[in-house]
Amino acid sequence: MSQTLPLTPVGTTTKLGVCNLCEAICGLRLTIDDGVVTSIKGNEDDPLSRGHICPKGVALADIYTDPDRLRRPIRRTGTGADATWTEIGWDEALDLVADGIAKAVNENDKNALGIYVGNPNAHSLGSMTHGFELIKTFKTRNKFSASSVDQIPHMYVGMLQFGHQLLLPVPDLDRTSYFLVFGANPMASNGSLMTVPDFPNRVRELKARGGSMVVFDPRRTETAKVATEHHFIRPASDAAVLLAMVNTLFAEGLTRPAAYLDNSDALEAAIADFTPEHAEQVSGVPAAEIRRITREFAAADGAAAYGRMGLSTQGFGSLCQWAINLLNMLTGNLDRVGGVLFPEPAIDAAKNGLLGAGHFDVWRSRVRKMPEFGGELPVSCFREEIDTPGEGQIKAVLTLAGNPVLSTPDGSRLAESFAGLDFMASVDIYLNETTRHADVILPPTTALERDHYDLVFHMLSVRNTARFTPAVFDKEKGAMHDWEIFREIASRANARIKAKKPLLQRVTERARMALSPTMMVTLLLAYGRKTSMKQLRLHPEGIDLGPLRPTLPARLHTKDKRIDLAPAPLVADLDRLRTALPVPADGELVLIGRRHKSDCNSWSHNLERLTRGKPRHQLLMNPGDLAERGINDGDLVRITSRVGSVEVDVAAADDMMPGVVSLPHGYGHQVAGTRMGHAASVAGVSINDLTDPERLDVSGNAALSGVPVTVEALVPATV
Ligand SMILES: Nc1nc2c(c(=O)[nH]1)N[C@H]1C(S)=C(S)[C@@H](COP(=O)(O)OP(=O)(O)OC[C@H]3O[C@@H](n4cnc5c(=O)[nH]c(N)nc54)[C@H](O)[C@@H]3O)O[C@H]1N2
Ligand SMILES: Nc1nc2c(c(=O)[nH]1)N[C@H]1C(S)=C(S)[C@@H](COP(=O)(O)OP(=O)(O)OC[C@H]3O[C@@H](n4cnc5c(=O)[nH]c(N)nc54)[C@H](O)[C@@H]3O)O[C@H]1N2
Ligand code: SF4
Ligand SMILES: [Mo]
Repeated sequence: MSQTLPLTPVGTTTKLGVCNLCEAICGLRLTIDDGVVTSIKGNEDDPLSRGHICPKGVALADIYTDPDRLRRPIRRTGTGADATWTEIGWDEALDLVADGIAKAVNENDKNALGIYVGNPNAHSLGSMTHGFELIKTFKTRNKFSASSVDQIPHMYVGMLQFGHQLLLPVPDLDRTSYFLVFGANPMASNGSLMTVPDFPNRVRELKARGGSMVVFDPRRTETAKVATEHHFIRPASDAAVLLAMVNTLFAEGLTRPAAYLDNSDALEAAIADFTPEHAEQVSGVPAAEIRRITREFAAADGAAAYGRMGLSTQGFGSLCQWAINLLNMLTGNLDRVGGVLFPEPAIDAAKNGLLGAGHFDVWRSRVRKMPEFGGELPVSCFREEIDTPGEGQIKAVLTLAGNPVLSTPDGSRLAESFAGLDFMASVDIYLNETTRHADVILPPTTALERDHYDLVFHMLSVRNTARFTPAVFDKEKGAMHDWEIFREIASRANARIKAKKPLLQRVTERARMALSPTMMVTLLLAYGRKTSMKQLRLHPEGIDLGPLRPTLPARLHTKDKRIDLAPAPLVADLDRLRTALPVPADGELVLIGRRHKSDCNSWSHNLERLTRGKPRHQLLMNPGDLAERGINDGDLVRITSRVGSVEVDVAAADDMMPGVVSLPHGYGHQVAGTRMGHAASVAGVSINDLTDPERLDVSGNAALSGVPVTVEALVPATV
């Protein structure tokens, strides 16, 4: 494998780096021989990650050297199978993008531009500082992101209860004695909305000090297997179980609410009918177990309830996050050592105003009238906004580091809509299922070539630390950083857009993008006064700012510095839970997703190191459910939902709850000519050809989990 470096350094050097592939933000130590990375290890001196690394971190340099990764802008001529791609210069590419955007806006209005923002933006400093400015400059209402197939319920409930969408309590994992986990698999995901590098060892330590980890999941996951207890739970029924736990706290006099909590009586009355017996019927979790676990949780010396993707991406995502907060709050575990606390990052985007408190339903989508959250519309509405004619229709699309064709509900049909656009551009490093519909792809530098300070995940970390990592490699000659691309698109498109903004606004916008991300971090650190760029440069391994500390009620962003236990929009949503949560019928199947420790959403499948080994694309199904349908392990099956049908091999799995089947997320590649198009271990189908854009939480987040499906054998059974 060869690397094109500006000037290949000779000899062996060691450099510190950072992994940006998941929320654990591990510190790395790279050995570089004659300009080639020959080893990547976890950095033992990093005060947060403590030497941890996973298979993906080891493969970080493979992204840098991947010959299929785009290094120059490419332009498409022809469509579909006849498409051909040609490398073009940056100047031409940026002009094409600016022309395409300006044409759509000038001929229609600002909402004619649709923007989709994908997950890797949260992992790039340049995206955080300049990407959001780029998006803001166009003022389109048609903004979508991966957040509405992910964590909007957490943010919505954070806004309603704590007054800010980014005030999200984090488990004090290193000191808790009872970790209650719903719908998360940190052994594979390395933690989410809980930055917790080295989760396996931290759990070992928890158990060694006599603590418990209790997991509720419809699959006996890698996390369930290291837990002290695992309970199967019917998908999408968690809100009933969690509210039954809250109900039990009231019924048994176990509540210990802090002085700044309001509306306890109203809450008690509102959830009175969510009993453990009701929960047992809909979830399959015995009422006696619900009561026992609640008592143990309330009695523990520091307990933390935590729920992640399995909770936020279901039909009752917001009710689930609310109930998780209630469990923590009513047992006195919010803001308690060993409970859940708010991290105090050196750059606090909630405090310094970098990100607003959030808003909901200030406007609605044009076609389905879905409420915005924080200025974004649910991505489940993306397609209809492209396809439905009329004022405000999307004519041009810009995607920034996203693959919505594989990552959002009914993705293949979204691809058809992309194909019909007047113009599309993608800032992305791969030609894939989404970007192949673009007219132009602009590829930025990747992790090893850019400076990094994590503006997002220090805010969600189990310990307060700060770290600035200078780029490991200089960028290649003729390459552009993402923030430079964003700045150029903004400037060139604004120059072409006829509706001119007031002068002051233009100057402010330009000034905001003038500084480099590193300069901005320097200023933000100075503003936060917890550390400085100078300190961080002296300590590239990171600086320890100590364990999480109680900060309430001062830290709240609510006007009266108090927390409403029963926010009206959540209480109102209880009726939907009463009526729309079915008692499961015999023979019914519902679909959930899964993540593998060597996958990174949809975009790591081009890397040989991460795709070797046993196939992992199969539908997992309980042996009893297979037998009932005369299906054998390994058969090809057809899975059908309201939205579509896919064909894939099935694997028998005792780890699946009866009545629940699982497909991995991020599979189903369709781009010929790259490894990801044909590697056997990662072939398979896209789960999002089955998920349904009509299934939504009250926050607008997609309900990806618990999709009703049927499964039938395509190869006749041989027994
Ligand atoms: N059914 C189902 N659907 C899901 C999920 C699920 O569990 N089940 N999970 C959801 C979740 S949590 C998420 S976060 C989303 C992810 O949804 P997306 O963000 O839409 O998808 P990714 O697969 O992360 O795609 C990232 C894209 O960014 C590109 N990329 C990678 N690094 C860089 C970079 O440094 N710069 C630029 N410009 N581009 C880069 C990749 O080539 C790829 O095209 O998927 C969601 N969809
Ligand atoms: N290896 C790896 N790590 C990753 C990623 C990756 O793609 N691969 N992606 C990153 C991203 S973008 C994110 S957001 C995080 C996600 O981090 P996690 O949320 O920890 O990861 P998931 O694997 O999505 O875990 C969701 C769990 O919920 C369960 N589940 C599904 N439906 C339900 C339900 O209705 N109720 C309950 N109780 N459980 C349910 C699933 O079986 C699964 O075990 O991971 C990040 N880390
Ligand atoms: S745990 Fe996450 S951050 Fe750490 S090495 Fe693995 S992918 Fe990278
Ligand atoms: Mo995510």
